[in-house]
Amino acid sequence: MNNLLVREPVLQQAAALLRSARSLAVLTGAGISAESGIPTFRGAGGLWKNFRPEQLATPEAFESNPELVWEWYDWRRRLINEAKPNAGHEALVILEQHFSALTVITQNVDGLHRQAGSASVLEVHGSIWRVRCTKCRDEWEDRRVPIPCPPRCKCGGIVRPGVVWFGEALPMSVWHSAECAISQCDVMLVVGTSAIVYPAAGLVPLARETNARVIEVNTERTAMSDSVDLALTGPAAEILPLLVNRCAH
Ligand code: BV8
Ligand code: ZN
Repeated sequence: MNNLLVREPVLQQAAALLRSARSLAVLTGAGISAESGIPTFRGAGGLWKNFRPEQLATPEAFESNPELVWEWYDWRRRLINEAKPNAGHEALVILEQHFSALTVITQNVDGLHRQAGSASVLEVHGSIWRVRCTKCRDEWEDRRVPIPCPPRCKCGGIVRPGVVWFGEALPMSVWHSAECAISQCDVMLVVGTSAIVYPAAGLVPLARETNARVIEVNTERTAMSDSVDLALTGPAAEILPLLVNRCAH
């Protein structure tokens, strides 16, 4: 018997929902990368512990202190560079075999879903490995660890992280694909997100409006827990493999 808070019957119910679905959409947040050693944003020991989001993840913060913002991103890039996908990421790759359509919509910028082998990943908040020049708008992948703080473009402009900050629009085409995946799915898995940040968190009510069943996997209850069909409490790296094993038979 697994030592999770989740009782076997709830796992079986969730697996039955998954087995009955043709199309699955998965929304993930920082919690799915926690067991890869990447701190979450708002939990104990979270990334934001020493700063408030408004201090660092905004265009205004970057404008006023690009060095500080880059020091924070450089620190995260070093962590992510050492991180490996965990059993939770890998379970989603295996789950792909059971569905004609499985889209992973992630708020994470760490790239671990792609690294694990997920075929269809929508990074709605961008990627920590992409950068964009604030002057000529050129953008490219820059995997230097450490990276100069701030890096400069060949045109002399200051380069920023290729992520979506608070107050910035999400990449239109990626966001549109995420909304399409949600409106077409029969089941939505919500894994490791506090469901506080919008518009990403709005994908859960959107799934319900389009009659999808929603399963949440989280170590705690969240703002969405009362509105999902099944809430599985425990770490994603333990629960997702258990779910996948019960999907196979
Ligand atoms: C925008 C990228 C408008 C950078 C991030 C309503 C509608 C639209 C916008 C808003 C709205 N209300 C408020 C807003 C404004 C704002 C917002 O949502 N604010 C919040 C704080 C209220 N939203 C925006 O500004 C968005 N932009 O709306 O623009 C616009 C439109 C047109 C034109 C111009 C402008 C942009 C939001 C994106 C911000 N960027 N990140 C970076 O990463 O550095 S947000 C940041 O939070 C990360 O992306 C992160 O993924 C995201 C969400 O956090 P979580 O992933 O959920 O992480 P968290 O730590 O909170 O939770 C972890 C969870 O895991 C917990 O529940 C924990 O219990 C669980 N857990 C822990 N361990 C485990 C686990 N679960 C399972 N297993 C474990 N082992
Ligand atoms: Zn440039």
